[in-house]
Amino acid sequence: MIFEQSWRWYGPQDPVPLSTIKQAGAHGVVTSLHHIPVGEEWPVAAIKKHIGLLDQSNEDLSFKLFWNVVESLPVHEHIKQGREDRDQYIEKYIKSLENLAECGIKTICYNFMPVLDWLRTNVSYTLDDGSKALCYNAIDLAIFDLFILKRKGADQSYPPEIVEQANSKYKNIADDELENIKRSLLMALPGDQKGFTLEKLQQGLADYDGISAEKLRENLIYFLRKVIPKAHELGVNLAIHPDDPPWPVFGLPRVVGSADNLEVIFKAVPETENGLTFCSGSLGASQKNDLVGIVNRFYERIHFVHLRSVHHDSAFKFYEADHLEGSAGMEKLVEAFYKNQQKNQRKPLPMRPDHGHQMLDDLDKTTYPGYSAIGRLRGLAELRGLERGIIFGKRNN
Ligand code: DNO
Repeated sequence: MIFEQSWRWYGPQDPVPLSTIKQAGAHGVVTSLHHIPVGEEWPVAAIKKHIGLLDQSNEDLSFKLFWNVVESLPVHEHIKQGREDRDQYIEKYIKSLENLAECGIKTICYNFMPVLDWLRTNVSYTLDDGSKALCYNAIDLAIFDLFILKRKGADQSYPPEIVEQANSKYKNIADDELENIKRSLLMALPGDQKGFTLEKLQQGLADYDGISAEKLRENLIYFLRKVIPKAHELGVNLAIHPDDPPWPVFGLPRVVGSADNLEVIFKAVPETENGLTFCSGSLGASQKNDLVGIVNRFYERIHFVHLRSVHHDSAFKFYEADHLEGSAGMEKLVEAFYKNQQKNQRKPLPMRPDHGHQMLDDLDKTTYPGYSAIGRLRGLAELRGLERGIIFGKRNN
C-alpha cells in the first residue's frame, strides 16, 4: 500500500471513540497528550498510559490499533519568539522526543505558526447537499480584524478591494452572522477546549510585535539546529505542518507556506529527520502551490500525510471540498506518492483523511469542527478506493 491508513484521535474526551476508528478501517492512531501544557516535558509514564488506552481496545488481535504519529508535540511560543528562556523549552522538547522514542513513537508532527493554528471564518458553512464544511473568507476575516479586534494598521493587511467590501458588508451585517465569524475565529486550538478570548488573542499578537518573518524563520532554524541532531540519534522524524492558510494573518508572520519556504528550512538543516507533514489542504489553499511538484521535490522528507482538498470560490474565499473534489487533483497527487514510493522503496506513509464534512447523523452532534466521524469515514473510504485503484491500474498496465 501507499499509505498506512490513520485517523486523528483527541484522546479519551474525543466524542469519536476508538471503536469508530476500528470500524473506519484505520490502524494508525494519530494522537497527542493534550492535557500536558505546551512547553512541559511529556513523561514516559504519561505516554505509556496513553498507549495503554489503545491497548485496551485491542482485544481483537487481528485488528490492532497503534499510536503511529504524534500530532502535535507543540512548540512553546517563547521558542517561536526567540525569547531568552527558549533553550530551557528546547531542552524539554528534546526530553519529550527521547521519552517518545523510548516508547517506540518516532514520527512527530508540529507546526511553527505564531499564536494561532488553522484559521477559518466559518466552521459551519452549509454546502448545497446540506452538509457543513469549514470556510475561509478574507472579507469576513477583515471584518473581524477591523471592527471586532480593532487591530492597529489592520487596513494595511488587506488589498484595498477587500477593505472596501468589508466596510460595506459590515454596515448591514446581521448580528448572528457577526457572532458566527467571531466564534469561528476565536475557536479553540485543536484539542484545546478553552478557546480564545479577544483579550487573549490581542495579547498573543502583542507578543509578536517587532517579530518579522525573517526573525521567525531564524527562530525556527535555531530550534531545528538544536533538535534535529538529537532526533537523528534517536531515529525520530520531525514533520513540520504547513501554515493554514499559508499566508500571514492578523499581521502575524507565517513562514511555512510554499515550496520556497520549505527549501530554506530544509537547506538550513539537511538531515531528512527535518521533515514535512504534507498537508494538501493547507498548501492547496494557495493556488500558487504546485502540490504534485512539492511531493516530487520533498518526498524523502515527507513522513506524514494529510489528504484533503479545497474549493476556491474566488481568490479570497475557499471552503473544504469533498476529498476527491476541489482543486487538490487527488488522483494525480496519490499517483505521485505511488511513483515516489516505487522509486524510493519506502514503507507506506502514515496518512489520515484531514477534516471531513459534518453530515448525516453527525449534524446533530457536537464534535471538533472538521473532526466528526462520518465525513472523515467518507474521506478515508474514498481515498482508500483511489489508492487501491491506482495500485491495481499500475500493476495491470
Ligand atoms: C488541523 C490540523 C492542524 C495540525 C497542526 C499540527 O486540523 O491539520 O491543527 O494538527 O497544525 O501541528
